[in-house]
Amino acid sequence: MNLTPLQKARYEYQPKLPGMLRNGIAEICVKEGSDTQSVADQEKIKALFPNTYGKKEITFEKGQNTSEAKKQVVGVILSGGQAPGGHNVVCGLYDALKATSSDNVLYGFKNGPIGLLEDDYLVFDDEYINQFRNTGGFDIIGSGRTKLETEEQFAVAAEVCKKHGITAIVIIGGDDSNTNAAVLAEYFAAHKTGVQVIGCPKTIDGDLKNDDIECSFGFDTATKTYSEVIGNIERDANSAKKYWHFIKVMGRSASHVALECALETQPNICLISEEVAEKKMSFAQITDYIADSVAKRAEKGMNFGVALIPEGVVEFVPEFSVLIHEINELLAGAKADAFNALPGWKEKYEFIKNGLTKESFDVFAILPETIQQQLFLERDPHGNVQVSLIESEKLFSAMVKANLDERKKAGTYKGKFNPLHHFFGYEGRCAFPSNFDADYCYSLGYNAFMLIQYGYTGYLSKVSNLSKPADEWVAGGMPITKMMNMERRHGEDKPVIKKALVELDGKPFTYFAERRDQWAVETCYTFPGAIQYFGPSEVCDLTTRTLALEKA
Ligand code: FBP
Repeated sequence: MNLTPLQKARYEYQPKLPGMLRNGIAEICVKEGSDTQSVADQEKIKALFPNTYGKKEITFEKGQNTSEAKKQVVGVILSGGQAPGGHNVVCGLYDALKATSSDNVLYGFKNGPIGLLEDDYLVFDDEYINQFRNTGGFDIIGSGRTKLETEEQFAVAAEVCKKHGITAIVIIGGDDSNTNAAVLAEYFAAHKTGVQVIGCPKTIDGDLKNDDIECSFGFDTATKTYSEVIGNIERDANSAKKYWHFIKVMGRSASHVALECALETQPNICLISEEVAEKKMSFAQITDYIADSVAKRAEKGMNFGVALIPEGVVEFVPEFSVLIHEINELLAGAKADAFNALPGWKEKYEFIKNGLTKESFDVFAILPETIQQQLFLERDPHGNVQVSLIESEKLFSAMVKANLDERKKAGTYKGKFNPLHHFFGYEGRCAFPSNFDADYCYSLGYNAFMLIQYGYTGYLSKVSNLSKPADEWVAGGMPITKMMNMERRHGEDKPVIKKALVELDGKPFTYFAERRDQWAVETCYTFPGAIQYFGPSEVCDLTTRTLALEKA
């Protein structure tokens, strides 16, 4: 492999562990806290998890290691979208496992949960794992989105574990994957397989967090990567003074990524999906809001600006979600074949017009043709429109342009509007992890092994006090069932980890909301620059504005 100087230098980086894990394996003891209960629906969750519900929260401390000496054979799985730092979770897990006993073995199941079901794996050794220390990506074993959720799959997983003598499985994933980790842990416990299951909180979206889990890993690096480029675009906009940049950022249905990037870069506009939903904002209202900023800035001679659009925002616009629902119905089952058999867009357009209600067709008709067609192109495995594939940055800029044309006709706007479009998502998911993510992830993996060693199952590896320096971080574990409630999924009530959306009364949103009117009209851009890996701690180890504000 050809190594860049940075890659070589990052191999040498020694991730920081929480203080209580720094004295060597022999000096890590466990302190049990109180019994837990789920965040809601306690009786239902308890009934569904009779073997793993209500366990105690735990923290690790410096002290005599009292765990049972036993050979550990652990399997690790990366699940879902990439997030910077995943490799370090595996490295931390491996290092703790080998430091405990050189006889311990770490299996990596390839390409996500499917690797466990298909018994497709590699066995880690020093030479292999050392190539991945402090690097981005999930290519160490690959990732995938197969869900582990049926009894049949669990039975196969139990067989595979038995075959290799596996004592524990570590699942590195988001809210859905960790929900499945809890269900798998319960299955293994109920069937007395002796296999433990530990989860680790991953997702750049930042929507796996709660009172216990302060943030998911990857959010820090991904938002810093996007913020660097957004800041660069702001500076370009402020230099050339001729473009409005519409930038969509990843984050699925939550707007944590957009909000964090806005706090880092102070753009003119940042939409927050949760606010759109709460205020039931229509397309017309959102468009007017953006066009007002464009017009006010134009009055001051500033025909440029930057608008951040969270990936999932269109889903939250009431009339758009009705339209999506009707399109899903319109193309359900065999009707999709009839639609696809139509010769051209003209015929398809007629079919759509006849199939939608007048209200939804009116919404559809005002969309740019490319967006109209996107709504009928890609379907997810359930046959639904994939809202994340809609180019909402183009949709909003087209609607703002139409709005400004009207204002021009009415003589209320005389500026120029030249939009450019960007989508930042995949660029941030495999970046070299920031020092924060490198340290946090290594700690999560190391800690996950300590949970295994002390016999816990159905727990999420928990490292907290994250806004403080790493030596003050607190390592421990949290029963996954504590984070669960019942939700309706695919027509059934299911136990799931509650997804964390942006809280409109939370400190990060409040800080933003208090300043955004000024940002909309003036030029208040800030330029975070590239992630720094080497240098003073106040430059290299700072975490997100979101976490800093939440913990202030
Ligand atoms: P996870 O929730 O699995 O961490 O993935 C997050 C994410 O990056 C979203 O922000 C984005 O919508 C999605 O994955 C893209 O998925 P894919 O990689 O399948 O295109």
